[in-house]
Amino acid sequence: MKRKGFVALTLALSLTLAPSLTDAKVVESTDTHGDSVSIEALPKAKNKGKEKFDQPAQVEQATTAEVFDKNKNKVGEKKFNKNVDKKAKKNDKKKAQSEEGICILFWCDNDPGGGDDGGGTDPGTTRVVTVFIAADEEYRAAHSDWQTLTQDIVENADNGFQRDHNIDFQVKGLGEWSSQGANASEILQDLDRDWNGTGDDFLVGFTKDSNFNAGGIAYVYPSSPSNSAVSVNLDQGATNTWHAAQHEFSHNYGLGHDPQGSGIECIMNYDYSYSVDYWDQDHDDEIQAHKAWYGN
Ligand SMILES: [Ca+2]
Ligand SMILES: [Ca+2]
Ligand SMILES: [Ca+2]
Ligand SMILES: [Zn+2]
Repeated sequence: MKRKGFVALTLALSLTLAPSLTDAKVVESTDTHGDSVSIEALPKAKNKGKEKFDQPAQVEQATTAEVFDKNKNKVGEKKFNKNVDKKAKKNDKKKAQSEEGICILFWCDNDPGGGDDGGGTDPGTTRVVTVFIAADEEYRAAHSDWQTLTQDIVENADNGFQRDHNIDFQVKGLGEWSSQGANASEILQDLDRDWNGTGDDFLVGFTKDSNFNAGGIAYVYPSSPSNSAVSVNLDQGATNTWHAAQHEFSHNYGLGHDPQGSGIECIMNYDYSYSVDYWDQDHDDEIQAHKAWYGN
């Protein structure tokens, strides 16, 4: 099936199957830099999920993020230490996966029956992408540890990208954002206006604004955007929020949705967005095809 037709079908189904989410409709728009984009909103999670992380996130490479106040003055730096031995991690995965199926080198197929589990793609060469985090006033008021918490969320969201696509997200900036808007779309556009232009590959917002009527929202780009790719995630606790962040980063890579009710297990299917951390084969292929949009 051609991707274009597939996406159109997906959107139509999303509309009919998710009538309760007023923001589920696709809004064709132009971002503040003139790129034509569509906006996709993810429903809120049905289950509460874990509020806090049990253990530190896997940080693939040590980074130092610059910290900015809401006037964009640099007020400090925050260091994040590497805590993953890549070799050990891959061995762990190999060990874990080998109990369920076949694993060759760094890619695995734990469903030898031919199912679409997203494990059959060669992750290819390493790509490092940079992330600027902006936390809004409501989020910061709720989380005095917002700098660590949001970085942990991004570092959990990138584990699937690292494992299946060899893409490492590294947090390079943290900013205080004052979110405005009557709904999730407007709040996304507000972040784009306020904080885009740092030169990072991704600009991700974290919000607890009561007007944000989605679990997450992102621009879906048809090609590499001229500025940072933008998304915003609602504070839904540690676990749900990192799932939403992985879903929204995937939209930034141009991915659409899988039809709800199709049984296709993919983080881009609303039925699985908060429970899996992998993509179906078509979406894996699409990420590989668009991998060069971001980073080095
Ligand atoms: Ca990580
Ligand atoms: Ca990372
Ligand atoms: Ca606000
Ligand atoms: Zn979505």
